[in-house]
Amino acid sequence: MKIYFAGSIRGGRNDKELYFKLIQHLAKYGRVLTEHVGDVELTDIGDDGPSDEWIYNRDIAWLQEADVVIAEVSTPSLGVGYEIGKAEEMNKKVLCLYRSYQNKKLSAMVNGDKNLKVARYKTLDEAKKHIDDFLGSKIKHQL
Ligand code: 6K6
Repeated sequence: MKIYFAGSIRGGRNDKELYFKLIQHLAKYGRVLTEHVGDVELTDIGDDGPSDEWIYNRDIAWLQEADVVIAEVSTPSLGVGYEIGKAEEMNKKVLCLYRSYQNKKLSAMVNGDKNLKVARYKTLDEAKKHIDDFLGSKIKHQL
């Protein structure tokens, strides 16, 4: 299974360790195409490609290639929101993981979209359980 993990880069890197741990867990199910999102050395400057156009084209190609999209949406990010919209347009199954804090509410454009699966969590173990349920049911569906 090819997995596209989306998480904030220029939107802020506060959750980078969490992304790293979620990607480690996702790797048990298949190939995570976007492992760099969990690279704890990377900052919110977000500059590892020759240009933004190159990064955009590579990420859209990966999104097309992916069987499933897992987006961590706790740190608001324009790029993650854009990827979720694109993935939906491509008819991909999308799981949005959301850890609410400081009374911040998730965007209505994600929370209100019934084509997306939004899962709330407080601990890393809860997030992993949501992933297991989501990917487990997807695997069963394919059999
Ligand atoms: C790599 C590591 C840090 O910065 C980079 C180079 N920039 C990007 N490389 C790959 N994907 C990117 C980059 N910038 C944004 N993205 C994509 O958008 C990722 O797939 C993320 O899920 C999402 C983050 O968007 P922003 O708006 O928070 O940057």
